[in-house]
Amino acid sequence: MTGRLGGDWLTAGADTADVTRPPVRPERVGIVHLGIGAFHRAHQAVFTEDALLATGDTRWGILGVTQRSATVRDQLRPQDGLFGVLTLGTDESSLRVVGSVLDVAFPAEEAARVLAAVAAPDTHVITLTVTEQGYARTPDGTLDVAAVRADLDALAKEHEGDTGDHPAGSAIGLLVRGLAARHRAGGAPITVLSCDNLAENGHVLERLVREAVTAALPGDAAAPLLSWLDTAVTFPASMVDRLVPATTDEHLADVAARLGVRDDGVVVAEPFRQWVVEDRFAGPRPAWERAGAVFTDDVRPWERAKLRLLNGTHSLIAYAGAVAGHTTISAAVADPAIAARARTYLFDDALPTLTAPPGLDLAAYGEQILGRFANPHLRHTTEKVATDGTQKIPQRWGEVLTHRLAAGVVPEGAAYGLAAWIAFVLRRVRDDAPLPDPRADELRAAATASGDPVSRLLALPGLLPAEAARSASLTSAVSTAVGQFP
Ligand code: CS2
Repeated sequence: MTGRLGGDWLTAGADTADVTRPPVRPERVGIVHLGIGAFHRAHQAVFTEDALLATGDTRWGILGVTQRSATVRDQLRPQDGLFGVLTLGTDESSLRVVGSVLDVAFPAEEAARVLAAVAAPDTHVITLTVTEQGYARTPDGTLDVAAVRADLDALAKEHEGDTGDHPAGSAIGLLVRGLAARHRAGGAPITVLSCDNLAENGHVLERLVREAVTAALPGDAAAPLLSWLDTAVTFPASMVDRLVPATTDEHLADVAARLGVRDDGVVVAEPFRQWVVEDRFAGPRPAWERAGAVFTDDVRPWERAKLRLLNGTHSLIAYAGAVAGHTTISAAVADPAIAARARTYLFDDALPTLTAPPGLDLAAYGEQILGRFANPHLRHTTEKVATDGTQKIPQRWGEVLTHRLAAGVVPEGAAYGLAAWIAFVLRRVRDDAPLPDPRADELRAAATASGDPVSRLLALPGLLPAEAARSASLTSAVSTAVGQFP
């Protein structure tokens, strides 16, 4: 295969039955997005392009920021920001080239460029998909100051007028430095929109930003920035949803055959996509509602339903599936033993803890979720969903446990999910295999100390709500279920 996707390819051809291409691209950057992984490209980048196609408003190009490595920058920059979204439904597939990303920056090497983009008058929205782990929180939920120290030190220097290009070490630190740069540049209002799977993601982010400012600058110096955050910056919450597995060599080859050129940035996704956004913007924004996003005053019922029903069930299937030797979520959910437990968790444990968002039938939503997981073409791996358990479990299962235990019920499905996670951890430790979790050292210690590893893992600080960690009936249900794993 010769040639690579890029501007030349775009102008040289037209849509075919197999591939659609963007008829128009944004003219300038209006959004800085932190965490340009596959999810963002298959989700917000598509909504943003659809809004452009519906309105003709070319102000909303995206500058993507990649955090941990330069890979996405090196994939997309030579392609003029273009990438394919390969949509794989149960019965159909399609390929679309998306043009809403104008460039990608890697702030370990070009932090100053990102700060300038956040400060620029044309930029009105900063969005984030940095994963649960990217929020740099301690187990008690406060900012992990040590994890963002380098950025806080850089912020203090920038505050004193230092214009050196200090590399960024963390997403939260970079965000705070960007906001401070905007404040210094005149302080035009801006919206910071979290698109991560955290309950009340907007409020959590706002609190962390304020903690970072206070930790970086001495009392008096922090005050003007904090009061600007109060008056000129909003942090709406949002719920995002699309299943986006990792791109494989097979996908790359399929897409190259369809495009006639190589596309190193292609992402794969299911047909479904959803975005519910709290309508609390400090300034202008893209007309994402014209692309199917829903704007509401209260995202919480949507967030809770998605975290507890979709993500909670996803985690259960991933751990149980990985332990049973299933590589993909679709294979795991086709296993009758796992499917039965997933249904117990979803319908008996999680669903009764929810108030339905307006117009949503929770039972139908639950069935739709199981149908989406069953899509055999996605090949979403159990390994991928099983990563970072200590960061995900509190968001997904914590409130379900609290509600059901308060109602006097031991949630058998959630207990099975916890048992599957513990079985997964114990096996990885026993086999000396990779344990993909930022708290892997603590997990290994809990798994190998003498005594009962189940209670020790359940008692890990910050994992479960206190009443669940203390519940003898829950611990006993989890221990019994752990014993039933092969
Ligand atoms: C998944 C999510 O990896 C995971 O933990 O549960 O990434 C899930 O695929 C998305 O939230 C779907 O919107």
